[in-house]
Amino acid sequence: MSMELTLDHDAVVRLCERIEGAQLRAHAIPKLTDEYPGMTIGDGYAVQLALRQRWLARGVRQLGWKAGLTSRAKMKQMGVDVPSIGFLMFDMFRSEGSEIGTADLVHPRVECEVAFVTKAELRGPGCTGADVLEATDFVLPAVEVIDSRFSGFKFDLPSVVADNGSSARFVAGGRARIAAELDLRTLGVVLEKNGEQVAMGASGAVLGHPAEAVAMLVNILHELGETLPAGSFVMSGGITEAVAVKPGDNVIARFQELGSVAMRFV
Ligand code: 0L1
Ligand code: MG
Repeated sequence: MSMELTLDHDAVVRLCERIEGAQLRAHAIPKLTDEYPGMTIGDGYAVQLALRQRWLARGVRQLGWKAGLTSRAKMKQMGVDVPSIGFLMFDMFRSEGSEIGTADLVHPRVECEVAFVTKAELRGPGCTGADVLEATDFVLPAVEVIDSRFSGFKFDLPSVVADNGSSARFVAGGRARIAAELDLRTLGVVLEKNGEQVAMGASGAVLGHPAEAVAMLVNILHELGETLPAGSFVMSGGITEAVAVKPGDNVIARFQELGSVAMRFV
């Protein structure tokens, strides 16, 4: 993955403000590469870092990270071929069973993910799925609400990385379990919307094993000069395709062994 930087500081700040404006005012913008066709994935992460620093400066705590585009289904849906990472802040979290407002979102979609909570620091390079499992305190079921800020979902990897991997909200719940007690390659998940099954899959859709996605995330963090601290909450990537939601939709994600996570969009 090219972490080469081509944008100068002023361009990074300008693009960060454009993304932040789109996120806060819930309006769609053209992909960033329309203006900067030479923009690299490294540039995307520079914009993402500037965005995270603004969030922290507003006094919001970071809870952890998300891996994105980690399944073939998602890569195909989005026309990209490399996974990405993004940050998760406390104000993006919604508790299980809550109502999630859509007025401040552009075109939200939901996807089911296995979340990991770590008990030891993880660092790359060379972090493996086994390292992740050793450092995992517990896993739990989660739903990510993604909301690309780009018009018509037309984007490329540098743009989506700058937009924090389209992350908007996340809901965790169900039953926390010790990872070693489960087979995380074969865990079944069914996503229901208004009582109908709209997507299903098995956790192995995420790079063969969701812990591999967390290892990948740690190795990307290393390329960005960071580590994954103990106590991090990490979403390992969508198991199924993302499903669009609108006000009035009731969503429930049922995970084998891990229980279910429900929410209502208003
Ligand atoms: O969580 C993810 O897999 C990131 C998705 C980014 C692209 C999208 O908006 O669907
Ligand atoms: Mg996701």
